[in-house]
Amino acid sequence: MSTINRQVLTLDEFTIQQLRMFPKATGELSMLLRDIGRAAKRINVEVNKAGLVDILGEAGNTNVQGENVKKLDVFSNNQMVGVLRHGISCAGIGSEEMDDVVVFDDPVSNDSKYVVLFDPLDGSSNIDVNVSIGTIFGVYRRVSPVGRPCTKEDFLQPGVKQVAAGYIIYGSSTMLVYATRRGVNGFTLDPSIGEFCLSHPNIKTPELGKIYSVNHGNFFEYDERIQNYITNCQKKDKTNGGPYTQRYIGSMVSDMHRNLILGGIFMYPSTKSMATGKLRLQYECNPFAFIIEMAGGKATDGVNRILDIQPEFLHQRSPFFAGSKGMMEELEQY
Ligand code: AHM
Ligand code: MG
Repeated sequence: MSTINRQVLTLDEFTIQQLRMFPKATGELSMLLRDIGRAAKRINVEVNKAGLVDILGEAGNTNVQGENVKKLDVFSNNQMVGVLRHGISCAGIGSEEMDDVVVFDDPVSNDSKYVVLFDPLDGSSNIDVNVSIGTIFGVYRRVSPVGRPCTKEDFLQPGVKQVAAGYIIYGSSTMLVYATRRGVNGFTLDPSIGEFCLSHPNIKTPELGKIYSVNHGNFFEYDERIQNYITNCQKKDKTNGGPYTQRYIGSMVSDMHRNLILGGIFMYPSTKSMATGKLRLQYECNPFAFIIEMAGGKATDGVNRILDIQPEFLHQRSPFFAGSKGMMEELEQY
């Protein structure tokens, strides 16, 4: 007898079920999430083949079949842009891979309610060594009038205006996790049927965790208060059971995913050479801040709530601290 539970809801079935509970919903957001799920499946296929690049051809070259091999991040970007352009729910996109936003400007897109900001393949420097990587996205309701092309203002909204945010992790399993104000749900790709299946319903992050994730190599580059907090994580005389465990993959999606499930804190502080840190506010920080808050955690830039920051320009960077409520409150004492 098969041990796989075929009664489990697929992503499509889940979004339809959600629609049934809210009869006034138009279904546009559901369709958008399904479009992103489709891009994720295509990216997943290519990510799985990454180790074969030497056999099948180098990025930018022609492979043995005479096909042009695209770099994975370019491929992923094209897939995301493609599904959103051809869908009916998105008026335009901003991508970490592209200098400027893309306004779709056709009659269907101009009538769409949403714009999407994404990092198509985060942690792509990890591909060559077979480490999990991901796609990150945030969905905003546009502020410009529907019926016309979307505008720059639609893409410069604070993260609190997101209606949904999520990520795909290409790991030992491929998962799509997304949050709306109704909660956070995780879907694992069942390769045998090619569907994302609800595997982690209503994710809540533990209030206290024992994992801290930070690039220790930058220790002497951090502000003294951050150094003190990190040192404190390593001390044994803690009321909440220290020392904590240090885990840092260097792939934000993987580090945040693990901490979301197990409880923990993830930090990318500013450094002496990077005054605003490394991570991008619109493509990386805002989606994860939204997800972690909807799961019961917190996210700040060290002072301000990430979701309240008014972006001034695309590709803006921000220091980023996110995770379990208890650990974030502990950090705030520093
Ligand atoms: P990328 O968008 O160029 O891939 O960079 C973002 C990645 C994150 O996934 C990760 O958290 C961070 O860079 C790691 O940076 P570092 O190697 O400096 O610790
Ligand atoms: Mg990135």
